[in-house]
Amino acid sequence: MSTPEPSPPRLSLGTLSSLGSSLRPAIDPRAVAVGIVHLGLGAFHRAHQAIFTEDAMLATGELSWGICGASERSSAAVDRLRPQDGLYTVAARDANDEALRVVGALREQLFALGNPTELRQRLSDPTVHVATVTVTEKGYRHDPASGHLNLEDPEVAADLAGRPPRTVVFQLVAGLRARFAEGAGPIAIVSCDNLPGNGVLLHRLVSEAAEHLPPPEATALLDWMAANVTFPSTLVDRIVPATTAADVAHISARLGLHDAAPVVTEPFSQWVIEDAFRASRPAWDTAGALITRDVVPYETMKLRLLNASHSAIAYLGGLAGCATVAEALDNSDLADYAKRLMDEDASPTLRVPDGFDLAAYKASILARLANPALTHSLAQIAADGSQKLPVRLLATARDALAGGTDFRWVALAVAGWMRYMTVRQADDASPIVPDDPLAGAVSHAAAGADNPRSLVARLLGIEEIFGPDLRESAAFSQMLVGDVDHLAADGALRTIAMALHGR
Ligand code: CS2
Repeated sequence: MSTPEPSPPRLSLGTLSSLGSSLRPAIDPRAVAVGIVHLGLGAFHRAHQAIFTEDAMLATGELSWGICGASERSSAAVDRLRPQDGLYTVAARDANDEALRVVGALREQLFALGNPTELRQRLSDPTVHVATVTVTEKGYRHDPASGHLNLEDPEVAADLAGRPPRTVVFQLVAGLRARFAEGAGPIAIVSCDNLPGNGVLLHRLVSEAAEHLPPPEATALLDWMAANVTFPSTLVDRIVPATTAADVAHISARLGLHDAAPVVTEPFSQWVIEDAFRASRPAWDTAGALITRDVVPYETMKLRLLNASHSAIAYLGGLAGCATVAEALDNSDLADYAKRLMDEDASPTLRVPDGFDLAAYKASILARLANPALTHSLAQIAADGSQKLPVRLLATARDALAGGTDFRWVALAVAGWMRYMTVRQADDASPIVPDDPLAGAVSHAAAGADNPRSLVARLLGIEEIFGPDLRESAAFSQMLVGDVDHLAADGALRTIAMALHGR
């Protein structure tokens, strides 16, 4: 009988010393105190803000910026990270290299839904000066078209009724109330999600939630917030696909320690942060972040170029049967399509900061998307399109319609989304199963549409996504009808080829 291979010991503070010095955290995790609360303990945060924060601690020697990370949707990340003392590996990969580093900045982990009191206490701790947020677009529970808190959302309604908060906006309100009551001083709440003016949006939603408190308390809290709480907007950029079991096995083998929570990413990383802090903050600029007065142009460029291409490729590539971004971009028509979407439709709508090299930026985006070392699933990007479309694609369409510029490629992406969301209604053998908070509303709207024209009209009628205006544009609707028709009749690749080459 063969004896099973002994599994490698678990990554933890106790086993760190077995790693070579180039792999170990740049700072001594034991010496780090918590100064940041993070909401949304997903892979993206761990590959992005946690690294900037650790590097800033290293550059300045100020070890008071450790992170208390709260997971929001499930306790899975906490369950994996706690046994390893919050340590995890970041693997930055491209075609030539895979660089590993173990990160030590994440000093505490808690499951927000299971521990609302601990979360509130951490948010009202005088040693905490920053709360960062990555909860994805739908975590804001707002109406994407109007930008207001969605009071019809049952989770929002339940939080309003006064249970221990389960939505991020109300968790923040609870933390701010406690902070105000305890005189714990100013704090910055830093949204790091892919939403334009993310700080302005989060400020509005938190204020709207606070307004529902009994009147004297609401007024006092809002006055205190005006003097003590800022909501800087930020642009965040790093491609971080979901970690796979193969990644866990590969990285653990390279470390010689079992890491149940590694993160795989690309070498590139960017953070542009609005200079709006009343509280102290880590010197993120020493770690390569750009602190600037106006983040909006950077956010808009990234959303309308990188994220728009991502979503367009997710729907059109997904319909064509591709599984990953790199696989889709290996098809020269899909790659050309993404380039033309950026050049012809998105670029004319952008305000480009002085001295910024837009052509180089777009070229770098295409190269990053094609990174063959990443297994970035199109289904992951396609998820939650109802929340992503308005900021990535429809904003460009609106500006193009108003300014008389082109929207041919944007329309094809939106038609791709329409087909993607409804293909199973037309063909129950299709492997595409949409994952979207508005999937029910979309299928309901699509049911009974018996031709492309009525399908497009019904879907454009969903105001949470398309607002009241886009259905009024005959030119936009007509283009969508033609594209939806072609996609159904000829498939995505033929439709794209015909659009690109006229054959
Ligand atoms: C992607 C983003 O999943 C998605 O929708 O478009 O997560 C994208 O990878 C990041 O924004 C890159 O910074």
